Amino acid sequence: MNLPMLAADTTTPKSTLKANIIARALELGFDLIGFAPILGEKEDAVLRYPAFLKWLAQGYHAEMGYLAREPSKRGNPRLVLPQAQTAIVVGVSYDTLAVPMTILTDPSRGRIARYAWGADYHDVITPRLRKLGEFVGRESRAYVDTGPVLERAWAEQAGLGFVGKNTCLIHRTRGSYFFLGVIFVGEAIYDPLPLTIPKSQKALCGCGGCTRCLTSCPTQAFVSPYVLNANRCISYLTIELKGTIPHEMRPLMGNWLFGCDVCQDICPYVRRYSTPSAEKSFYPVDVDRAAPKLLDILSWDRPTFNARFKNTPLLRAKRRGILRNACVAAGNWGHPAALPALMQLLNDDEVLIHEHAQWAIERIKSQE
Ligand code: B12
Repeated sequence: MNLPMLAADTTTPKSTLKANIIARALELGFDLIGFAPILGEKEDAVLRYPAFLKWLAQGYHAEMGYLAREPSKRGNPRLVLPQAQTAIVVGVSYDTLAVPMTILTDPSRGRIARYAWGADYHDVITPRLRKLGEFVGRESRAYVDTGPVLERAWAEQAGLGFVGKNTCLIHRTRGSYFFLGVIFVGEAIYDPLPLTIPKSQKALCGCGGCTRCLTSCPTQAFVSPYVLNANRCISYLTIELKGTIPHEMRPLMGNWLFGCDVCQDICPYVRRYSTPSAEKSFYPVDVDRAAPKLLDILSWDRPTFNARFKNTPLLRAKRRGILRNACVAAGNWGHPAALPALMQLLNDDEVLIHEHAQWAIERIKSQE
């Protein structure tokens, strides 16, 4: 059984309620749980809020305009739920360990990030999170990526782990292959904690002198430790960016088709503490689900694409996004075997796909 992450003092008056919530969370399939007080009346309830504002001001959120909308809500949950007193933060592992690296890095395949190998995590986690919220009793708000919440910052405050230099929430003995979810509740279910960041912020972080994630990023997306410029992140370029992928980024993207795992795969915490997830719906049905063959993808029409990726996060990028990415991966593969399928795509009804297919054709021909 997975043990909940809990730094709780079980002698406090809140301990029975807390213990019941933890037991229910385990029943619901959560691997980690923690509780953080919501104390500030202004935008200081989230300690990392100033870092978020700075990040926005630098434009590192790229075209994800929703992040800049009403930023104060991300700093103060009471603007969302006025009676909020506690943030309950949960984690669910997607560490599925299932597919050999030789397959994932085969340039004739398009590589999908691990978090998207199975079912869409929103569909899996949201109903469980709501059930946990109902269990706590009073009115609650539950979020998995779905609202104005700095989930990693709350996870850090709730003691689930530390924010690493790759900006991911890293649990000290389980790594970072976790989804996070946050429930704001009107109950005070925490032990009084000092609400300040230590003078040396590094004290919170377990990265020490390690910089592997920063130096391994194929697109050099980290401006500095803890700061990711989404404009350069392969995850952003393959999932969130709706239009044309900047030309200078394409050769750097290798065979990534959807998302990227490099800054986590390289992390010593992930390598050392990898533990298979108990959540079977996150496992890929076969290796082609984690790294489909590029020649297959390039020939998928809309119904085939929709059937293949039903109920998965890939639907978010739609066929046009996935084929755009597959063209870039095919260009990077550089093999003439991709030429017939790419030529065919020059007649596709999506202009976005033409342009990327053309780029790939030129890149392959220039290498011939
Ligand atoms: C927008 C977004 C993205 C963007 C931007 C990512 C980013 N780093 O900002 C893109 C599309 C690039 C992205 C990619 C990924 N994402 Co994403 N994403 C989000 C989302 C919706 C918002 C994140 C956000 O607010 N970013 C703004 C930045 C400033 O905030 P932050 O990432 O929390 O960064 C903190 C640190 O930088 C820290 N900090 C700043 N300065 C300092 C200094 C020190 C000393 C320290 C210790 C910390 C520190 O404070 C910041 C504020 O909290 C969240 C869900 C949510 N609502 O929170 C999911 C979320 C962060 N993503 C998630 C995942 C799984 C991914 C990917 C792994 C998917 C993939 N394989 O492709 C990658 C990872 C890339 C990476 N290294 O971040 C998970 C992360 C789980 C975890 N264990 O950390 C989340 C929480 C979704 C979820 N519900 O599970 N994502």
